[in-house]
Amino acid sequence: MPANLPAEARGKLAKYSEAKTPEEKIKALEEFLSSVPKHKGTENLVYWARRRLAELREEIELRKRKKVGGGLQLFVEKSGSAQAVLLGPPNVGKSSLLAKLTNAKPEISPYPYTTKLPMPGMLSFEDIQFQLVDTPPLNVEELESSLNNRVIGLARNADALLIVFSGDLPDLKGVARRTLELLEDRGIVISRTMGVVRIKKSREVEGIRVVGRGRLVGFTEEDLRKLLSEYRIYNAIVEIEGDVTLDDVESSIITSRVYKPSIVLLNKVDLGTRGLEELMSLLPKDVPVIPVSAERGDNLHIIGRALFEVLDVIRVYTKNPNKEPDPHPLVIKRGSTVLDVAEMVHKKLAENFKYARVWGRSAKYPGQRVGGGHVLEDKDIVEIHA
Ligand SMILES: Nc1nc2c(ncn2[C@@H]2O[C@H](COP(=O)(O)OP(=O)(O)O)[C@@H](O)[C@H]2O)c(=O)[nH]1
Ligand SMILES: [Mg+2]
Repeated sequence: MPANLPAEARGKLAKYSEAKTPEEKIKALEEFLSSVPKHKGTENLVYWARRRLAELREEIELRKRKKVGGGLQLFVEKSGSAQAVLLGPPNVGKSSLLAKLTNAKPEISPYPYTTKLPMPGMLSFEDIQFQLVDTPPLNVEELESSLNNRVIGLARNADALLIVFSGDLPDLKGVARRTLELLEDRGIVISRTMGVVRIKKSREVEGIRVVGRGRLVGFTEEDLRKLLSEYRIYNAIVEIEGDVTLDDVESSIITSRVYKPSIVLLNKVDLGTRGLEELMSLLPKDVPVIPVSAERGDNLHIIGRALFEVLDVIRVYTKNPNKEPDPHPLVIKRGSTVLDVAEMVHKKLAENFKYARVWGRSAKYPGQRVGGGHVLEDKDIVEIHA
């Protein structure tokens, strides 16, 4: 997204990001569109604003319909350790994969656009379960379709994405490229290497604080402060991941990009593995590509593990003194500490924390006594003393 916006247009965008209701947002965007000069440099921004307007109008429309009763099911309530959405163009076998991987029984047919509503099912991985959600197809020919908006909504709400293509697509590379562009365009980032910026406005911080594991590319914190002040943001935590440019910061002020851990599945490899290499060359290095066949079963058994890995989580089993560990693990972000676990179990437990004993990979010896800052590993057993 371009910089070099006139102050007036920036002010309107600031108004948009401050707006609370869809109605207020629509008003701010309309004003923005009438104040922004239209040229090459603002093209993407104008495109984004028009689309956002359409989404907001649809949101209002849907809400009205819901009120009269005939509500469309838009979101699927999460269950299990994480929710992963199956998405992709028509007829690649998304519903077939859901049927093979889970207990769900979606409708499968050789005709495109058979799937009209999201459908969940549970996938077991060792001692945990992931919820998979089948979705209507993405239309990569008509990016603005309202069905696309719905699928994107589901994706933004999910914890991870399973992006499905199939070797029998006539123009696999083109379709894959447009799918990735569609996601990126709608603020969904599928790779950790792409810059992600989250700006949390907060009165509790003094000025602008930069946190996270990312890197500022081609600008300083002073430049950042200056840009944010032009959007009337003076107190905020700016969280960055990956390589971040000043343009990334500017687009995140208005479009809020999110990182979704993703796996690409190339389905129907029973018909041949054509396209696998092309697909891999198109994708960022940290996005795994798995050739699968819903029909023949190839590689279906490794999807659970792959999801577990891209989600970057670990399992921790809590136990009480002199008791067996809880058979149901807590699933938490990799890098979490004993105190994070205490907090998840109960706020009081964290407040009154004294020490813990740990068994497993992170312990030097079974039952090691550790403090709250001790970093846990997958399958550790933790006994918290408070
Ligand atoms: N040969 C082959 N056909 C498949 C495979 N998976 C799905 N199909 C077929 O592809 C068509 C579309 O499948 P469906 O699951 O409805 O695709 P969706 O539109 O992506 O949900 C159906 O005729 C399926 O039988 C596969 O692994 N191999
Ligand atoms: Mg389907």
